[in-house]
Amino acid sequence: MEREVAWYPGHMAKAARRIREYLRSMDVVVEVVDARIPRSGRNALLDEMAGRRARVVALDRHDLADPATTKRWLAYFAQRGASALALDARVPRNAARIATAIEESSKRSTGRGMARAMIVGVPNSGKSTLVNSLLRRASAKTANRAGVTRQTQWFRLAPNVELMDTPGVLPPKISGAAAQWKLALCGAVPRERYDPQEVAAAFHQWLLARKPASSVPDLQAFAAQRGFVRRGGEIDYHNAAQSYISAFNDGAFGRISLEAPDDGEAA
Ligand SMILES: Nc1nc2c(ncn2[C@@H]2O[C@H](COP(=O)(O)OP(=O)(O)O)[C@@H](O)[C@H]2O)c(=O)[nH]1
Ligand SMILES: [Mg+2]
Repeated sequence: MEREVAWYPGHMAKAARRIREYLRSMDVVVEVVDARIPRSGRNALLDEMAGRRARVVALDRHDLADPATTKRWLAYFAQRGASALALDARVPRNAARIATAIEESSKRSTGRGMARAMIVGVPNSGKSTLVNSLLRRASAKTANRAGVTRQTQWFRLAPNVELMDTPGVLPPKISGAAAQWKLALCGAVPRERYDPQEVAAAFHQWLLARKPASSVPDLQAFAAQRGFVRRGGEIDYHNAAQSYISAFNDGAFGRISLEAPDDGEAA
């Protein structure tokens, strides 16, 4: 995990170019950020690309993150002028809060009632889940619009709010070993690009350094508990590690935030 790995070779520039183009027709940018990694799970390019557009930060996976840390992140983003909220993106009723945030932040920034919004985030941050939750309550589908791409559809979320159905994927900016294992653990890195055993080990080491009394098992204990044993008694660490990562993402180890606004860890 020491090396810098180009997880998205060549894609970064292309993704950024497309998003930049879409953003021209947007009033509001809704950024979906995994509440467990609000530093690593973003790409600072978006701040520059969004320019002065109104920003809504949706800290999703609130159900998996430490609530007190999420509260501090909400204050952090609010301080930077975004309208921030924490949610479980799978719950459709939460989408109403996003629709309201889009409408209000657009009104504040443009003075106009009409808002067009787009969802952006790193891979696996929960963009599609949020779009689906939002569209479930969309009342009317608007016509295809020329300008961006022919496939683009707009949905009306509220009388004055339109959402583009296709979210923008912006690769995370991976700037260090800690960001690598955190992104991998949270699912933002394709499976074939990391070693699950290294990720599980890095996480547990990190956790013990902060909470020596933590009852979260290390990989070995987990493998034994869950019966990851091959014929002959040898432990199947590879499959155990994958299951370990799934357990983390199912909340089996409790609500754990991997980053705090002032933890001083490099992303
Ligand atoms: N626990 C939890 N899971 C979520 C949440 N939002 C999304 N997911 C799950 O995360 C996975 C990736 O979400 P998806 O919307 O496909 O991410 P995308 O790549 O950004 O479009 C899916 O299995 C979702 O069910 C959330 O708020 N809480
Ligand atoms: Mg998606």
